[in-house]
Amino acid sequence: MTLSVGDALIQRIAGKTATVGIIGLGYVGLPLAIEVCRSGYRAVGFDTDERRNAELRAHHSYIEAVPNEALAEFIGAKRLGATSDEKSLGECDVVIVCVPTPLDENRGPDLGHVLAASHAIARNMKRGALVVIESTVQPGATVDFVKPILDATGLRCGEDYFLAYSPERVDPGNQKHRTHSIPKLFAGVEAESTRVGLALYSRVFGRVIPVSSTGVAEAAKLTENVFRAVNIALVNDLKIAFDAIGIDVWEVIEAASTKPFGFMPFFPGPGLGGHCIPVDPIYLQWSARAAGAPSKLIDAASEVNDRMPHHVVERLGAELAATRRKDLKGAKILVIGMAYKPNISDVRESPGLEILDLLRRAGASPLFHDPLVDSLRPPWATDRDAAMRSSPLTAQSAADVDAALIVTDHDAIDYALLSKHARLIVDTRNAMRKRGLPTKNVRMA
Ligand code: SAJ
Repeated sequence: MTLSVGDALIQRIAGKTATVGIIGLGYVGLPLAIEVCRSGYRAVGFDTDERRNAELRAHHSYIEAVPNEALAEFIGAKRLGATSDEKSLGECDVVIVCVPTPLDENRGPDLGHVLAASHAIARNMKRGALVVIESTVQPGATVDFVKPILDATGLRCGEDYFLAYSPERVDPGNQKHRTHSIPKLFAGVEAESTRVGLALYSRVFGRVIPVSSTGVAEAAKLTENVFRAVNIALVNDLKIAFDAIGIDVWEVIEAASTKPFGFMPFFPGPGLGGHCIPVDPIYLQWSARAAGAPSKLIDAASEVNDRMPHHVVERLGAELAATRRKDLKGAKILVIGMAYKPNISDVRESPGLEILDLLRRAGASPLFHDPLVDSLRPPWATDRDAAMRSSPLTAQSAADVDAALIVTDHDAIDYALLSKHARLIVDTRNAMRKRGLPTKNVRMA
């Protein structure tokens, strides 16, 4: 009795003889490739950036969650490859797409990388392959945009190839939840794709949760991040209200957090950074608007969060005037922490970048100190400008500036030194009080 195409693939998956391709070797794809290898499969990593592939082949990891030793183990044993040659997709039984989904120039969904990966798969995939999209996309995108590209090969979905969606849930910098332990949503575009896909995902991830459609899985991922963006906007909004009332919002959140049910603390900050939380709500809003039912809260939250860098710079200006009789114009400001969140080195979409720009536009001379970010290209830089380097945090440098502005409170920063030598500290993260340091020269923003 000949096996169906699906059963034949499940047999290779169960026998660990299936080869798994991962397109996009970033903070999602590279940890996933390692997890696939750890599960006993041979993995082929695809990245258009040959520098990345060369780093990996040299067993040098550029992703904090992936140690060099893991690359040495699997690339050394030829169980993991790293290539930009799309022809190798033809040897893969499974192809998982983990490429970026940013915003386009009109601040709408940009599926360019997903579509390019889909076309590369269509040009090379073998009959009987399973394709899984993990990139964050708007509801309906897998069926509406990816499936037609793969159908154009003449292969039939659910019979000659299989297609599914499973949202990535990687949390950069999170030591507690790593790829294997995070529950994974999964949906095929039809029943056979679900059956075949679950056979692989249940062997790679600790807990896989099937949902009824790719649309539900796509929407669930966006909802998880809209939840964060709206709740962060709520506490940012309340910070401004409580400041005006004269109540400490940080203490209020700490007090409310004692409620053992029905409350989840979020904390005010200088704005929203990263490539998930600021972007995902816009993907969902784009679909909601196209369906004639735009969300009021998503727009309101974006407006509040987008305003925070301006609010922080205004508060800094007010505190400089009130405590040092100084204007922002001509002031030397040391911005502490440029990554978009504590204890990682990623500055993408960081509010710190906008704050540097706002300070410069106000006539201040901004510097930054970030122990995890050696240098960065400031927003105003032209191609000819050199990168801006992180300034050392010393007793002298802290005393030399007119104010220090805490934007991202990495654990590795010497707050005690800052407290002792800086004449004014404007703190957007409650970093000083959280560490029990004197707050005489500290103002909240
Ligand atoms: N932020 C606040 N206040 C908060 C929490 C965050 O101002 O209470 C700011 C952060 O400083 C940062 C931005 O919001 O600038 C986003 O922070 P985040 O903690 O949401 O971290 P991300 O962007 O790395 O989000 C990722 C997401 N993972 C995926 O999309 C797969 C998100 O779903 C995770 O829940 C989140 O990590 C996490 O929990 O850390």
